[in-house]
Amino acid sequence: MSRTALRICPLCEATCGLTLTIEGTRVTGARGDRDDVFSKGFICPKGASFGAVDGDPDRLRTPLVRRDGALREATWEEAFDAVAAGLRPVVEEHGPDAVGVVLGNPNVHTMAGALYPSVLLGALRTRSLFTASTVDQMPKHVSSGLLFGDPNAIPVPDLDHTDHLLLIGANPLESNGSLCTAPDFPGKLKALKARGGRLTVVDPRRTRTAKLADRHLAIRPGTDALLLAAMAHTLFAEDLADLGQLAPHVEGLDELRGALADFSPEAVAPACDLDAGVVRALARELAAAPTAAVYARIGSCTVPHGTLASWLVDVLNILTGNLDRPGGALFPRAATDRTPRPAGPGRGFALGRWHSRVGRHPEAKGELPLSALAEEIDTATEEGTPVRALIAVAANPVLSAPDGDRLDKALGSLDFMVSVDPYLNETSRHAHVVLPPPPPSQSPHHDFAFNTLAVRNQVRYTRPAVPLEPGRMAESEILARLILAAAGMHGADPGAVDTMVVDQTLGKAVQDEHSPVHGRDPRDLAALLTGDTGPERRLDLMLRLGPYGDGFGARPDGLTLEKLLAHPHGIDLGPLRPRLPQPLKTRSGKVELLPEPIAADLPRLRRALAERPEGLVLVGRRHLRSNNSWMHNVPALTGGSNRCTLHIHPDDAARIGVLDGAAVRVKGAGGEVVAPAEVTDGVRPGVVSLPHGWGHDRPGTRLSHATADPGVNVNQLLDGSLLDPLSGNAVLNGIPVELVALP
Ligand SMILES: Nc1nc2c(c(=O)[nH]1)N[C@H]1C(S)=C(S)[C@@H](COP(=O)(O)OP(=O)(O)OC[C@H]3O[C@@H](n4cnc5c(=O)[nH]c(N)nc54)[C@H](O)[C@@H]3O)O[C@H]1N2
Ligand SMILES: Nc1nc2c(c(=O)[nH]1)N[C@H]1C(S)=C(S)[C@@H](COP(=O)(O)OP(=O)(O)OC[C@H]3O[C@@H](n4cnc5c(=O)[nH]c(N)nc54)[C@H](O)[C@@H]3O)O[C@H]1N2
Ligand code: SF4
Ligand SMILES: [Mo]
Repeated sequence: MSRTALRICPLCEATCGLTLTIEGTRVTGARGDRDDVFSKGFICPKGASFGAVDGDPDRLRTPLVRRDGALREATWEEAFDAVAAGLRPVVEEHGPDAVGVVLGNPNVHTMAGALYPSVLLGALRTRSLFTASTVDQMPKHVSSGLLFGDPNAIPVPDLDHTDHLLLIGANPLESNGSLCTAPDFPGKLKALKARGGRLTVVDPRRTRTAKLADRHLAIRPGTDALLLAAMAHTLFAEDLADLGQLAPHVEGLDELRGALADFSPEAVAPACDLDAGVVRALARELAAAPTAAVYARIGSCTVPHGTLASWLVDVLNILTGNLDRPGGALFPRAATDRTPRPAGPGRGFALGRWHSRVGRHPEAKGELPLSALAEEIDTATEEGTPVRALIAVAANPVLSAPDGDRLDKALGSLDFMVSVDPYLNETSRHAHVVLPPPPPSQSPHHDFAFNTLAVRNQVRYTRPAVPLEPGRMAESEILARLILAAAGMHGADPGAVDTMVVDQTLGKAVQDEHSPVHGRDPRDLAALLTGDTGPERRLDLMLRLGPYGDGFGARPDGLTLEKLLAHPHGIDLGPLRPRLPQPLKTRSGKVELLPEPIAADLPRLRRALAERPEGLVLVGRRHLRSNNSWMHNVPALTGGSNRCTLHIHPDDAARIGVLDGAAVRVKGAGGEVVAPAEVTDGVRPGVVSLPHGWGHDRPGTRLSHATADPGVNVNQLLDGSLLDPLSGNAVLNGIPVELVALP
């Protein structure tokens, strides 16, 4: 007998609602949920393979504990005993910073990953925090922090209503979108064109997204900040800047005009390898469109001027009056956002409150660069201690961060390491304890992070589609027990972690004069929470205190978990609406157009005007049926065009003597790899491309399918020294490489 169950897809940022077919406890099918209020039935090949991803026989079923050098199956009790015994001595002997924490991408795709890591960090009080953000979107956080006073206030393009989209360094036809949660991104781009809108794509590769565009500009990698600066320059020079309704909320316009004076279209054109007339036309079109949005992603972030490019994206949205207006770029309002506060000056955003021990990299958002993790482990300094123990949750930095070989060695030298990971892979193979979370079908789901980035306000929650298999532990309980073990409270009731968070949150809320529960008794409020589990009660708490919440009775029609459970396909909360000045938390209470750290970084961009790399540079790419490093083990999602090949333009191939299908040695600052060439004019001359997340050929893993066609680790070409200085983000695109054709 088969049955169906609803489940929000956790496999990318689009958050589609799926209808799963389940036989016994096995997911045997997945289709798009047509009644989902947000995704309306959309599904991609990854979502359709949910059952295969979920049921991968290589997923670990029990914890592993290292004994006599080898990882062996163990009970949960033995595993947490080992965690407590491994972590506490390091904290006690060397202090909290000797324990590193690495948080990987899937933490934004699980409820546990949203609810527990901050508690873990609070308990440990370590400054040795490294996450996937610094190989991804940290530049956007930093620019938002500086412009708006809140690193998480990220404007999202109003895809459903805009008349004009300038899309930079993103390929949503493969990635399904990022920092812009939009199920059926491809359909939304087609709808934009169908309603007479215009799409421009800036990408060194002619991607599937670029093929859809009215105009594709194959820019020289790493130079988007120059292009965007010249567009802003043009808006000033031609008197096209018009802030409209935004004007009273913005300061620094004149200073910005002066700061961009040198970046004329003629000045940037040679570096960008674009025509100055085209640059000017882009600016004019942006200003002339009834509504428009500039949207940029990975290709604009993982580059030397990532923060400046991210800043200039919003500068252009502001100068054309498109920030915070329908059809432009707006701030979503999620159901679990904090209780809205009245507008006014805030505390602002500080960078570099501390620095990494070895490379002296400034922290950003409380994080140190993932690129610096290896040196923080393997390098001694006069002051401070190296990282000697590591907690990795949903992270595979051996493949996702620069110089995997060095990190691989460094991880092998740790006194203690614990991985919360469903796979024994390139990173978790170094752990002393591996704690495997259950597969997605056995886990509840709510998108805490992506709802704050969604193109439409909505809220959805799905309970586990399948009960926890005997011997499994929910990821929330795994993380709660990990927190207790790290905090020296090993063995205490894991439910105490949720109770503590609830009590602290309510304690603060009742003292906050803007909260709907101001002045009430927190114990009464706690007793009103519903939900079967700690995470459900915490979701109920956040919903009720949030902007649409019932305020524990203050607004009886408002949201609660109960109400959400009564709407299994979700609740639509309407299109994005203007919100300024409420989201601003800058000291001035305004959008600060030219923050000091940005102004101080502009001379570096000015120097880039004269830079012209002589040789080839490398960029990345994503494939629709893949996801970073962890989906190459699913046969249904591999093969065909999803291969680790080096894309190279026919002119470059002819010059170097590279034949289609032949092996090429690619050399970079951090090492070299050998990959088969794929000669294609889909990539511009002077640029080659390799995908990331491959290189599954290390011993001691349990990835039977992935190891059969391992590919190579593109990040081995990096030595970890190339960073965007303001954000600490790794430079992963536009890196210089040399090629040697192999016989
Ligand atoms: N060269 C290059 N490098 C890149 C990029 C690039 O474009 N080019 N992209 C970068 C980006 S954007 C990112 S986000 C990073 C990603 O970097 P990581 O987050 O380190 O990499 P992932 O491959 O996503 O690895 C996720 C890990 O989580 C595990 N996992 C999967 N599901 C779950 C779960 O439900 N719970 C837990 N606890 N674990 C789970 C997987 O087994 C895997 O070990 O890579 C970056 N690296
Ligand atoms: N199928 C699939 N989907 C995914 C993922 C995945 O691995 N596979 N990963 C998920 C994650 S973690 C993230 S962060 C998102 C990322 O989502 P996207 O940002 O859409 O990711 P990409 O598809 O890598 O697109 C980046 C594009 O930037 C281009 N590019 C490279 N360098 C430059 C440059 O200097 N300038 C410009 N203008 N363009 C440049 C590349 O050619 C590439 O086409 O995708 C998410 N979704
Ligand atoms: S687009 Fe993303 S969320 Fe939607 S089905 Fe595909 S992988 Fe899942
Ligand atoms: Mo990412």
